[in-house]
Amino acid sequence: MTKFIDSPFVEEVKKITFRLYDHGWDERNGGNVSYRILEEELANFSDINEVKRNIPIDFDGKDLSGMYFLVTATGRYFKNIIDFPERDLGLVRIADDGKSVDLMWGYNDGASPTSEFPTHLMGHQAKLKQKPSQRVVMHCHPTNLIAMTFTQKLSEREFSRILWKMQTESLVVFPEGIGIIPWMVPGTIDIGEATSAKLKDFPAVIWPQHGIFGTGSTIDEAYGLIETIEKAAQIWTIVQAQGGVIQQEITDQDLKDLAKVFGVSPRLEFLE
Ligand code: 2HA
Ligand code: ZN
Repeated sequence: MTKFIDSPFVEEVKKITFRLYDHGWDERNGGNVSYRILEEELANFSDINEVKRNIPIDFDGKDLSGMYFLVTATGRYFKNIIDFPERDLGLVRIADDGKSVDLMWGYNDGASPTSEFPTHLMGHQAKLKQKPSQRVVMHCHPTNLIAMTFTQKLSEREFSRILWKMQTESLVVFPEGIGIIPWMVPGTIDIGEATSAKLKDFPAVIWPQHGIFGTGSTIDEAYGLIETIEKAAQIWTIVQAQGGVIQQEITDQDLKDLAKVFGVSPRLEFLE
């Protein structure tokens, strides 16, 4: 029997949270990740079979009861998870009443799930309805993307078009475009509802002047999505720094040709 700390799930979250920190996208306690783990994947671990603590959550997650999530702790630093996974990560199971979680592993100095856990759960719920493979919600603070939310109109169409046109790869990675909510107070049910409503249509949602919420079936998919969006925002920033004069661009026809060859369906109302 293996200990959960040696599982590939803990390993993946340790690595990805450090990578997010290393990019400068998770200063201090910024950012949070939740990773749905299947019950059958937990069968061979010796130290996750009894409930260590029951932790109330500010959300009714009855539809998700019995599901397991590996979740970053509130207030902890992504910089440190790699060294203190058993302290700064927790494996929780949504309790039968949906209003609390059973802690099965981790949070060993008394921590609780991220303040954004209700938003993560609403996001998982919304995505699972259309994509049964959905497993990861990832929130972070990508620098160039946040900067763009100060200077650009918060129009999903305009924002998505800019990011699609900043590199050939963008449309292939997020053909649906990107959702945007208005600026809202984080850690609330309201922001969770607004974000999860957008996640029905988009794989990622921008929180203006704050960051991004990305989703995926795997850690790599959620991370790759955010990485690609932020790369496009970085290129846009550099183009502006070089004077912002576009001599040649990726045209709407180029985007359509790209979509055809790569077999993706771009959001047509975002194209001309
Ligand atoms: O977890 O990033 O949005 C800290 C945050 C809240
Ligand atoms: Zn944040």
